[in-house]
Amino acid sequence: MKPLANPTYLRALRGQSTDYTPVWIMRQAGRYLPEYRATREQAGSFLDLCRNPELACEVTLQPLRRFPLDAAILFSDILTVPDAMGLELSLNEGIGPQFAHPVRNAADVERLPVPDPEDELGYVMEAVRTIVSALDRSVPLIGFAGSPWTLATYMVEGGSSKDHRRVKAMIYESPQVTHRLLEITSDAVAAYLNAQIAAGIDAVMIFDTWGGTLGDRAYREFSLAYMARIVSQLNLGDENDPDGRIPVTLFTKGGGQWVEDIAATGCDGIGLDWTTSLGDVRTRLQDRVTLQGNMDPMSLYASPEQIRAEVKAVLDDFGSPGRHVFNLGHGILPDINPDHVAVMIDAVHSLSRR
Ligand code: 1CP
Repeated sequence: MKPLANPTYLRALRGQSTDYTPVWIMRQAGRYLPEYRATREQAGSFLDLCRNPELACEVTLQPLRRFPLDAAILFSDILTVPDAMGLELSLNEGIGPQFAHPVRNAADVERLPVPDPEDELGYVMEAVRTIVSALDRSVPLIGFAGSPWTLATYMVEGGSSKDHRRVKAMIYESPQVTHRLLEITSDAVAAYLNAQIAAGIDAVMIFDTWGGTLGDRAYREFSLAYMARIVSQLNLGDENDPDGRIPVTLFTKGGGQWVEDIAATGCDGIGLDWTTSLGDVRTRLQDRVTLQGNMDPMSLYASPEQIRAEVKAVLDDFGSPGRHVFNLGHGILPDINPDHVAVMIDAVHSLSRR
């Protein structure tokens, strides 16, 4: 395979030197871009867009045409996996994602299959292959999945939820049933990510958006343990492969207190939200892993001058050049002005240039 024209993101994740701090944005393909909204309309709906490899490729590339981003991320959603497990996903404007068949008890859990990703999720693999070919080794492609715990919150609640009451009741009332649900979901996620790797992604990201809502012991037992299990099941290759080992980044929103344990999973990168200091975590982990983050997504509402100052503050908090991938601390909001994104990316590149 030909080498990447811009390997900065992968080099940072592997702990190699870089000319500047690489940057990408969680949810970089999405509603804040008018061209995304137009393509979604053309597709019919969000789910039609996910299931159309050509249009999924188009929206993956849209932010890269506007901004000099250092990575692309597959356009899809974490909820395609439970959909393929038979829960039947729909997405309604204003309400958010919903499942027709939520998982509420032991019988529901025992019925769950581990889908064959090339079959039931073949449209995602086709999108990966289409994007890989369109990128033509310009920047790396990040593939992703939800953590088993985060997927379980949607699977048990039947959609988004403020307090995750049903799924949290389940961990205390029926821990064995919850573990079985998380085991099956982990196997589904591992198979799904391995299929994305076979289809050509360059890096893996696992989104644990709701791990931070768990108590300390519950986080380790119901979220982190299953992410660790997935990391150990991935076909990442090794350092001696001509293209290098595929790096894995774990992002637990609200997970700053667990970084030592997250690093112990063998991941290469840890995503942090804006409530944690990058400098503090760097001191705790001593550059054993790469840190991704962590500008407050809301700071993009500010003026260009304030955005530059905020970028500088994040870079300064991290400190001397090292294992850092710049990002927001969570996904970009739908009403952010794309010009402000351009200011942020330019500031990261120019202020961090060695
Ligand atoms: O109306 C629309 O166009 C749908 C909005 C939308 C988009 C653009 C959804 C529905 N999903 C996505 C794409 C998406 N989702 C990507 C694409 C790649 C990118 O550009 O980053 C990714 C990586 C995700 C991941 C995702 N989906 C997460 C984890 C990351 C995070 O932001 O916390 C979660 C929790 C979801 C669930 C989901 N899908 C969509 C919505 C609105 C939600 C969140 C619902 C909730 O708040 O509970």
